Amino acid sequence: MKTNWFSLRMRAVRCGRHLSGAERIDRAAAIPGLTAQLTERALTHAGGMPDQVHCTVEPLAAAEILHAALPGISGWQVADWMAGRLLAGRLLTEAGVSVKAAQHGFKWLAEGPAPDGGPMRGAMLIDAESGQRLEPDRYRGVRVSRMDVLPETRAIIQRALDAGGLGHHRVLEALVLAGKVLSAKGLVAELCWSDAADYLTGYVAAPGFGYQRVTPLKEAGDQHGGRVLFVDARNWDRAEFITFLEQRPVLLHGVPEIQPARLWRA
Ligand code: WAQ
Ligand code: MG
Repeated sequence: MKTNWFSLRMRAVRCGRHLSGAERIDRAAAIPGLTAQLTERALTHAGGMPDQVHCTVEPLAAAEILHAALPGISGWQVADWMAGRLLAGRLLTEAGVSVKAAQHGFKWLAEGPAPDGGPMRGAMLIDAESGQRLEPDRYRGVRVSRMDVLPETRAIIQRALDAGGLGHHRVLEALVLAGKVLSAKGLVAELCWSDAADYLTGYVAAPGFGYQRVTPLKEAGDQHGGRVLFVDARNWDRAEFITFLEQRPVLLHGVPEIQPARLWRA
């Protein structure tokens, strides 16, 4: 039987600014219910009533969907955000990022990565060797999109995360994004922390060691955050890399292994 897959993407805008967004990949029968669910989420967002909610539904050809495994989760508790950045820097170099490139990543994330010091909608691309910025649009960055967990595994994955104390919706969303990013050709490592002032956990993800959470990776009250994708720019096709991250539908499967968080001292 031919399965009809769809990409559903919701984004809500308030006063001309991005308020919330979410996306799913699922079969036809699930799309109306999910559209209602994501619309509800936009209408009840803590940031206020949106001026507009956009839901986009697009059919996908089953053959274009890439299947990849969700990365395993491990975590580190550190004394403060400075120790967190030191540890994240070590993880990045372990993954193959040069010290210089890692430092550039931290600096741009801490200062606000867009040219005006504001947040970006998407991710920076940084050459893992030279530390140069490589994304074509430094305001927008690269938006990773069209990814989800295999729908029939969502509930069991969420239960596993809940049991591990990782039930916050940001964890699964970031894990899914990292899962897609790690399957991109030329990706060396990802570094991320939120721009939300009260969400202090960030992560480093790499193909060799999965998704490693670091708490804290920023200071409480700090509104700067973002994502860096470190790439091996030798024999790398930038357009292909960006098209993959923005366009290619990816379904992540498997229930991730969750290692309990360990203490790390500098
Ligand atoms: N593609 C590329 N970059 C994105 C995307 C996307 N789809 N969504 C967000 N970003 C960038 C953008 O610059 C945001 O400002 C920044 O990432 C942070 O986004 O294990 O919540 O949604 O506890 O605030 C990580 C830790 C949480 C989760 C990350 O990011 C955990 C988070 P946020
Ligand atoms: Mg945010």
